[in-house]
Order: sequence, then C-alpha cells, then structure tokens
Amino acid sequence: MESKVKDKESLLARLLGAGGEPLSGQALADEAGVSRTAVWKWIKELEEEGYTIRPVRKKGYVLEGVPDIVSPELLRSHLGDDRFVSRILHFPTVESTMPIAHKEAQEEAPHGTVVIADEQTSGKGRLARPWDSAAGKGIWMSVILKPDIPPHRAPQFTLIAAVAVSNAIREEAGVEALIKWPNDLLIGNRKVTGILTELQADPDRVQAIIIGIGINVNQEPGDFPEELKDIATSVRIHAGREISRARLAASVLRHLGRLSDLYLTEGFSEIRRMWEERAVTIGRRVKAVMVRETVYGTAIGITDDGVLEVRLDDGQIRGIYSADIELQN
Ligand code: BT5
Repeated sequence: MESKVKDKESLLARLLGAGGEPLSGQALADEAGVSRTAVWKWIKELEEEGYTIRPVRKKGYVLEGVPDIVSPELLRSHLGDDRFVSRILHFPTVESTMPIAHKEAQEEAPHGTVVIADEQTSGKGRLARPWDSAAGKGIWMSVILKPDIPPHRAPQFTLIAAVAVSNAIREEAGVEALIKWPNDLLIGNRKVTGILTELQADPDRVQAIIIGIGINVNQEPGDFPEELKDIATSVRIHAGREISRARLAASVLRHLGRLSDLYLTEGFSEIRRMWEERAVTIGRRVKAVMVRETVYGTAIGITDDGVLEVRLDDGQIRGIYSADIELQN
C-alpha cells in the first residue's frame, strides 16, 4: 500500500514509485490537502536538491533523474514504513560524522538518529587511524542508539552492526561480505567496511552508543589511494554494477534496527548465531595485536559479551576485548 502524500518526502516517494508515469499536480494537492502551489514548491525544492522533474502538459509531473546523494528524502523513501530511523541529518561534506553524532547525542538526539555525509575529509578509524571517505563513493554514517544497557554490553553493537551490513550487502548487491572480528567486513580478503563504535556512558548505564559505519560502495579499483590498493575493495567491484548508496544505506539501517531490537528483547544468542555464520575469524589461527602485547592462537568463538576467545599455543584460553586481528592461514 502506498503511503499518503503529505510532504516533500512522501511526494518524492510517490514520484519514485510512479515508474516514469506522470502524476497530476491537482490530484497530489487534493490528496495532501494543500494547494497546487504548495505541491509546486515541493517540486522546486526537490529540483534544487538535484532531482530532474519534468512537467508534462495537462498530465502532471514526471521524475526523470535522481541525484547521486544520500539525501534524507531518498533514504526515507527507501526505508518505507520502517520505524527505526527517527531523524536523518545529511551533509554533502564533513570532516567526520562522528563528532557531529556525539554532539547531537549529548543534545538529546533520539534513538535512531542518523548522521550521514557524501564525503568525509577527515574520516577516522580506531585509534585515530584515517578512514578514506571519497566523495560520492561510499556510505559514511554514524547512527545514534540509546539502549538502556550497562556499558559492558556496548561492544556487542559492533557485532550487530557487522551482521546488519553483511545482510544489506547480500540483499542489495547479491555479494557475500564476511566479518573479521571485531569490526571489519571483507569481500575476498579485502576490507569493504569498517565499523567504529564509541560510547557516552555513566559508570553503570549507557547514555548513547555511536556506531560509525564506513562502506566502500562504488569505488573502482583505481579509485583507492596507493596505500589501500592491495587491502581495500568495494561492493561494486564484486557486484559488477553500480549500487545505489541510498538503497544500501536504507537496507543497513533497517537491518540494524531489527537486530538491535532483537538483541534488546531476546539477548545475544541469535545475534551470535548469525554473526558466527558470517565470521571468517572463528576456527582460524590468528595473531592478535593489542596495545601492550601480541598473542598467537586459534580463535574459538565469541562470548555473550562479544569478547573473542582465543586458545593460545600453551592451551590457555584468553578473552580478547579489543585488538587488530591478522588471519594466519
Ligand atoms: C575502522 O577502523 O575500520 C573503522 C572505520 C569507521 C569509518 C566510519 S565512516 C563513518 C564514521 N565517521 C568516521 O569518521 N568514521 C566512521 P580500523 O579498524 O582502525 O581500520 C582503519 C584502517 O583501515 C586504516 O588504517 C587503513 O589501513 C584502512 N582503511 C582506511 N580507509 C579505508 C577504506 N575506505 N576501505 C578499506 N580500508 C580502509
């Protein structure tokens, strides 16, 4: 069932769904309970955002072109009835979506707020490493969650986000992306996605979890900077076609909302099952590089807190909370 036209976003959703057929300005105005001039103003605003809309005499408006942006309207139209996303803040270019999301979270942004940019000039990974975020090529977003949980359960959201992105890439591109604990998604051994989970918390309660998600979507092999050429890949390279960033982002958000609800109502076991199904780490010999030491062993699973368990060479089982993992075989 198509939802009723009531504003610019729902108008865009209707135009996108019309499959190139003209929509009558009068009928749209009647449906929305506004004047034809108001509809015309929404059309002009959409044109200013880069949509190409052609008026057809006596018939109405036809959508002929969609800009390559991840605008709130486009995201909303792909999200449909999904209720998880409460607010979308979109920027053409930012240094990083993370500090913006942190500030928003402190200023009472609701659960499900999304900060998304077409370009980051100073995207960041863990431990302040740089994250390459080329203009128009990927999904660079931070999602604010406000679950009522103790801080030690927050790292599980990195795993939830990884499953959500893997599901979305499968759904939208038909490509399998596997998860390397804790925060990488790989296609054919190269990194396609990085996740950065940050926290605002009291000693016993989470205030906000900020999940930064960077997905290489439409880069071609030559688009990556020299230092990433051998380690990075994009969804497009494996799908063999250009992928809509807005559709893929909407799919990630839909899965993220569902999986975090599932986690909050049912606990971790189902998430762990899905995660382990997509994990490249489990059963492999790994080198775990931590801030103060490096250990070798076999990854045997994750605990209910999302901690990686490694059987060290002396037989001891060690829980690893945070590390860079290199797969050894
Ligand atoms: C990550 O860190 O993988 C987390 C990346 C999170 C990025 C998102 S984008 C939206 C939000 N806003 C931000 O500013 N950040 C988040 P880490 O595991 O530390 O990996 C960083 C390493 O990945 C770098 O040192 C490079 O080797 C590599 N790398 C950098 N850019 C890459 C890219 N676009 N694709 C693949 N690998 C990349």
